[in-house]
Amino acid sequence: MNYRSDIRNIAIIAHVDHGKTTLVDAMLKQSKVFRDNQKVGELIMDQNVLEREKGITIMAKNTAVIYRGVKINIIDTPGHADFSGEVERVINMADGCLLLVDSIEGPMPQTKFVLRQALAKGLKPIVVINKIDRHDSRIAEVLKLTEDLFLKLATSADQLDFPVVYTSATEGTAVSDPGTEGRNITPLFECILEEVPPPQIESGPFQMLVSNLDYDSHKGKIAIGRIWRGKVAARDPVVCLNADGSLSHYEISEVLTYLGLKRLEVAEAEAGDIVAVAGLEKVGIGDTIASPEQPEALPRIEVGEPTVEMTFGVNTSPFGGREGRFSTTRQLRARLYKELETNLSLRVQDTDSPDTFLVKGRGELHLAILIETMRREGYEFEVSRPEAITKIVDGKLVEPVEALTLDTKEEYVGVLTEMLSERQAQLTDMRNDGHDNIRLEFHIPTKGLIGFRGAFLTATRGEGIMNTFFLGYEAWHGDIASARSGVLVATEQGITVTYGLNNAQGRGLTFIGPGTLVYEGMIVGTNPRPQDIAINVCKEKKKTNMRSSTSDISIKLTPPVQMSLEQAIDFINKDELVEVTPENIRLRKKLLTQAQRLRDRSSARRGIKQ
Ligand SMILES: Nc1nc2c(ncn2[C@@H]2O[C@H](COP(=O)(O)OP(=O)(O)OP(=O)(O)O)[C@@H](O)[C@H]2O)c(=O)[nH]1
Ligand SMILES: [Mg+2]
Repeated sequence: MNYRSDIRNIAIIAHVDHGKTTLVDAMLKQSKVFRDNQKVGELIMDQNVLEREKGITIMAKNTAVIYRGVKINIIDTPGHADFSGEVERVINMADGCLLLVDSIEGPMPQTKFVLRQALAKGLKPIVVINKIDRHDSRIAEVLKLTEDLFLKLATSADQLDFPVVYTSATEGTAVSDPGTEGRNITPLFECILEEVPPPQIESGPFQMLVSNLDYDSHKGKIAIGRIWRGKVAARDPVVCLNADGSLSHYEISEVLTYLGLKRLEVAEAEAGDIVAVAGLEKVGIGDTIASPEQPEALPRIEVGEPTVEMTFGVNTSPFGGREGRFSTTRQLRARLYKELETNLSLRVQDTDSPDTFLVKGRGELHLAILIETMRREGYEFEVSRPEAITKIVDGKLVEPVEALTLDTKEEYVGVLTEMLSERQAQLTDMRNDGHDNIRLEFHIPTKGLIGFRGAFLTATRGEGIMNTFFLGYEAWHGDIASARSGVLVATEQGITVTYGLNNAQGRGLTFIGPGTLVYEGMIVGTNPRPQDIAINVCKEKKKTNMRSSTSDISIKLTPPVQMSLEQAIDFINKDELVEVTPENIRLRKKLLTQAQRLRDRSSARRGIKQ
């Protein structure tokens, strides 16, 4: 076996927000991959619009820097548990990983998940304790907790012997001794060169595993992955070994390698490197591209199962087709199935209804990002409430369960444990830092988490942080009664007026202001009672001989509660839908008229299925 001493391949893994992308910034900036006057800002790798808006990484991405003549291929990964599939997708490309741990938070559920993945794949870990510039950092304690985590997860003794680097990603500094002052990121680069094994290479005919896809208007589809064997050059004939076992023949049109944010065309690339190749029209993630001389498939990439499902349907509201560029069944279906090419942990299924598709993902956020992306592309559709995916195993009904971690203040413990026990959660751990900050850990069925995020943020006045982590399947814990109160439902189509909305505000909170187009069956607010209330928000004050408009002006409405897409999905019940268009997010009853809803309720009571 040979090695390539001129390359290192590393993945950066951690819990959400521990500073992975910021650390990549520091490495890129010090490597001078930008022009001196180039304004690159922060979180350089988070280029997707939603990544920038939300400040989180959604997709794993490649970059590379050159340090002392060695190319370090870097893979930045997302830390949010809903995007775990991305970590699983790319981790195969690396020989080592930087496991970042926030020096205040310490190891979190996702730290454990990603470390387990990395150790199982045999990656050499480097522990990076980050954010050491923070005055509240507790470096020694966090290191101890990290060591404990390794003790739990290591599969061999040598995995326990990991190097540690201490960094401030924002300041671009790294040190090997936390007592010393950092000057630059060099100690991290040195540690990578020293500790991460150079890629082993096999000589022989070309073979690469596709870990990502990209599109270019000129080059077409681009397959990204690591070369495991041999070399590749433009105009080489290759075969693609597809998921169904079939072979397709192509000619490589271009070979590119990474440097900074760019991909550079190269004459040829060799085993050990991470490359992008163009010229394969039909290639999928997980496929092997190989020389026709020895077309052998590498093991396909395995990603975890989805845990949450919801339906995506053609918009059936009275405003359907008005606001989106793409609104037909055919367009919706094509878009959803296309998503499967790159979104590996997503599943899409046709249903009995030709206008509705069942979409399964790793969590509510995973699905919400897809919905938001599609809405911005011009799609309009309706989605149902997310549900945990149950299965039958050995003749028994099982459901997904998760570990829930809440970081909050002591004063909220009572209300949170009460809310969660209704959702079938069990408290498994409670730790207090002595300063009124508390961490609670629960074991909870996934179904109990649906709709919880909003309730949690309201209960803690936005002061809490919540994290979830998929544990596995357990026997069905039984039904949970809906904890949500009733809603205010519009009784007719029209434009809302102050008078009508004021009446509605007498019964609860409203979601819309005056001058908004509504339809019968649209949800316009909430009320504190369990039942829904039908209300005419378009109702004008009765005209009398007196001038009525002045009395209308004197009405002061409370500003409406504006829900984000994620909040809307979290909020709705089983008999409701969210209507998503490029312009609006509306909530509605599935059955739009009150008569239909009453009939449905009475037949449900009689046990008749319609
Ligand atoms: N004080 C301080 N803040 C940091 C440091 N590193 C990162 N941050 C901040 O932590 C936040 C999260 O940083 P990111 O780099 O987006 O974290 P991430 O791990 O890439 O997050 P995801 O990709 O969403 O999992 C940002 O506000 C950063 O500015 C650090 O060394 N010190
Ligand atoms: Mg990131």
